[in-house]
Amino acid sequence: MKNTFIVSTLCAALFSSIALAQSSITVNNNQHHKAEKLYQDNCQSCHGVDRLGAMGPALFPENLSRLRKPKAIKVIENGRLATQMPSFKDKLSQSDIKTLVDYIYSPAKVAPKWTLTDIKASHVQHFDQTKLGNKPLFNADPMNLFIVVELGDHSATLLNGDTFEPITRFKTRFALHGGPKYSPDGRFVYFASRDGWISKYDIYNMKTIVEVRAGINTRNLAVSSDGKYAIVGNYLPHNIVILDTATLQPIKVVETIDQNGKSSRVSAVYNAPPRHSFIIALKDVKEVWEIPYDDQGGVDVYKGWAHDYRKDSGEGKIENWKVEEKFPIRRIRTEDYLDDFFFDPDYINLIGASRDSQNGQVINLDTKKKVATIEMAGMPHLGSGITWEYQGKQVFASPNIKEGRVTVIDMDNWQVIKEIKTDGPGFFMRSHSKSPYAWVDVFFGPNKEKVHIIKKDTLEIVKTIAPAPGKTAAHVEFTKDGNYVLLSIWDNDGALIVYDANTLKEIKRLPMKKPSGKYNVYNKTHYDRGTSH
Ligand code: DHE
Repeated sequence: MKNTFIVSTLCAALFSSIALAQSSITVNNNQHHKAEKLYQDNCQSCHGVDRLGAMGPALFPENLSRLRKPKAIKVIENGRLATQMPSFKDKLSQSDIKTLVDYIYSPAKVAPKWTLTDIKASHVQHFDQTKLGNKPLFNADPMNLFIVVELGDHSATLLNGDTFEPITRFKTRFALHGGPKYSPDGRFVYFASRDGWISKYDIYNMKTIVEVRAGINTRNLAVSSDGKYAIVGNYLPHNIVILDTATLQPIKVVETIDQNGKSSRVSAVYNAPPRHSFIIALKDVKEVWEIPYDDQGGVDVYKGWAHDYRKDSGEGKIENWKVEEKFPIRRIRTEDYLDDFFFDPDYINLIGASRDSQNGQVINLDTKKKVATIEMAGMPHLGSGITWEYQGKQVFASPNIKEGRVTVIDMDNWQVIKEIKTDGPGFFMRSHSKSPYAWVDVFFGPNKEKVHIIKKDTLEIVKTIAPAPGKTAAHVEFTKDGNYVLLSIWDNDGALIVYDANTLKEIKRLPMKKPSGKYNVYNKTHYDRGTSH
């Protein structure tokens, strides 16, 4: 009898604990379904199906290591500066926001992977290059062409930079980001989409030749000065991919992990022409990488850095040391995270800033040493900075994403010479080596329709334009000779406006669908001082 009692008591306890476990599984499942539904309704259109990233970044714990949960809650509540992330505080309750944050910090059911095999399998050859002619099929100066990216319907326009007539318009992949990059002769242009597709477009034949998916969530790409290699930086997976530009076949995939084994997203990749190398900015670790791409195994270029490589790779005596591997990694340690970058015109110094810091760091890429700290309030947008000569000195000027100011810095001593007050925070800044003016937009806030024109020899704003009231006016680029300026009206019902760069008068307006960046073949392939690289 006693035994029966014990057994039945045990059974009752067991059943109730199973029931409890089941109910907590049900609660967890319900919670998970609720989170998934909230994500699908509010986040998926930008951050992609299964959190893999689209217009917005991928959202997994390994990609959020620098954002703590309380900060993530604030980002959902208030939006994120300098991104397309809106505020949700009027739409979602505190508890919904908390549910969403818990969801994005939970691991993926199946860890997202994109291996070398996946990259190879994604390769699509649309046309056989050898069967296409090598002369432009249109009549225009091939060095004064523009590619205008239109985000409104994921297209691009090829524009004649003398007549300002469109030559052709073609579909691109979804959500291109970063400047497309030209081959050194200007015949090909390479695009990167946020969802990882790299497309090679033959401008002369007006055809997309070949495409490959290099990642799941991509930042940007860069092309080597000899035109042989493209490098792609990814948020997901955490890696860089080096492609052969002739075929877009992958040559090398390198996982981005620091010396302590910590994995990192890639902020961006750049070509550094005088160094014959790629520079790789890492987002979650305090390191910048340099990868020389010269042929001959790079031996000549690497000689000067042999000591670095020996230290970095932990290999034996320097005299026994050889670079056998192509694309070796040279690591440069930094004091802080660097989110935004600018290089001086000789590519000796890198100017970097972390999103949360008030200071910029100047790092000498040769000595790997920090050589200066620049005091910069707000959030300077270094990546959009430009340089010019002012009173016999080289100056660097950058717009500010948080505050209405352009900061002008003396590049000899890295001191701020002037803060030019603007009508609001700006995103893009541009000039041309032959132009007396620098143009800067007011991208954020009530004055987003305005663009300031700054005289480079007085550092004063001489004109402010607002060409489409109520619509964001942003991002300019000059023609090859610097005589005309092209400006975007950043709207689905938008336009590309052409100005005389000297009289500052409007001369033409072409309707376009949310034109974002525009890129002149000559200025980009010759690394003109006023343009982005
Ligand atoms: Fe960009 C270039 C990073 C948001 C439009 N942007 C770049 C580059 C970097 C960068 C590192 C230089 C790469 C290159 O050209 O090869 N951008 C970032 C961000 O970290 C940020 C703040 C957040 C993000 O969403 O990734 C960001 N960028 C935006 C936008 O929201 C913009 C305005 C709209 C869009 O396209 O998403 C935008 N970024 C651009 C453009 C360029 C660019 C048009 C090329 C500028 C040029 O003149 O070369």
